[in-house]
Amino acid sequence: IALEQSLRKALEHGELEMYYQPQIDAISGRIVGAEALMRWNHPTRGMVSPGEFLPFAEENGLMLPISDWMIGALCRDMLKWDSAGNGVRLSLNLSPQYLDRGDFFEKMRGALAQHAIAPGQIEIEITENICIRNPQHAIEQLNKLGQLGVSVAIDDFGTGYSSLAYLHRFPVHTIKIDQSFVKEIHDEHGHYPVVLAIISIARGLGLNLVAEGVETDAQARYLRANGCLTMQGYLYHRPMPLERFADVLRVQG
Ligand code: G
Ligand code: G
Ligand code: MN
Ligand code: NA
Repeated sequence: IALEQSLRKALEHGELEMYYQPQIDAISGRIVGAEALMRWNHPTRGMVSPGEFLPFAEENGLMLPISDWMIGALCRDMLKWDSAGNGVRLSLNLSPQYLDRGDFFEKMRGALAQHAIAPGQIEIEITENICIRNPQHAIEQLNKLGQLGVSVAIDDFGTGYSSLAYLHRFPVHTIKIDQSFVKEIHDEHGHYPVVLAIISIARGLGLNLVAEGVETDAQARYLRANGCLTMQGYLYHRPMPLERFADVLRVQG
């Protein structure tokens, strides 16, 4: 209850912030996108990870106002780095609760229009589990987003409960290899069949592929050698505040 009070206050007092983690093209070494990750800059506890406060927000009706805030914050941030002349695509995590909401699509479209953000610059990340709750509604919402030009990524791919069927039912553009699979790669000359299977699914279906949690050269080399060319992880960059991210983009030119 105390945490709920302070999370409400955090929202009102501007203690929530967006961090950005670059995604790198393995061939050119250039930043081609970024994942937006929320942080709570807590007055006494320091930076609190969303893993600690979002489950709580879900249970206490705070997910919707937090998500509304996030979408507005992202649009404003994008205008700042766009002026650096970059067309990097931003991916954002959306909770199933937010997607279930009746006016979700209108909210997204409204925010993009208000800030003149091209929908093609946005990718939303959803987990496979989204199918469990209200698949029909989710499919409708995602199809409308797709028609608008927003792309959809399946986050934590391979760890969820649903089958491959949703890849046909949703307008999916990207799959993200979950970091648990990337972590198993210890030897660049080794054999990691789950990773290979995911790469092969992406290739077969013509989907973009992003590897998450890439921490070592061996992981990067193995992924690249097997055809996964977009990398996200501490090997390249940690999630960083907007100003740093804008600097990194400016340096890249
Ligand atoms: O950055 P970190 O590893 O602490 O993020 C933990 C989890 O929180 C990740 O699984 C990520 O998908 C989720 N997350 C981060 N930012 C957001 C956000 O803005 N909205 C939602 N719904 N989830 C987020
Ligand atoms: O669930 P989701 O994939 O959205 O969460 C991404 C999370 O992974 C973020 O919290 C981010 O901080 C974290 N992350 C990103 N890169 C790395 C990495 O290289 N190693 C580890 N351990 N975590 C990472
Ligand atoms: Mn994610
Ligand atoms: Na993930």
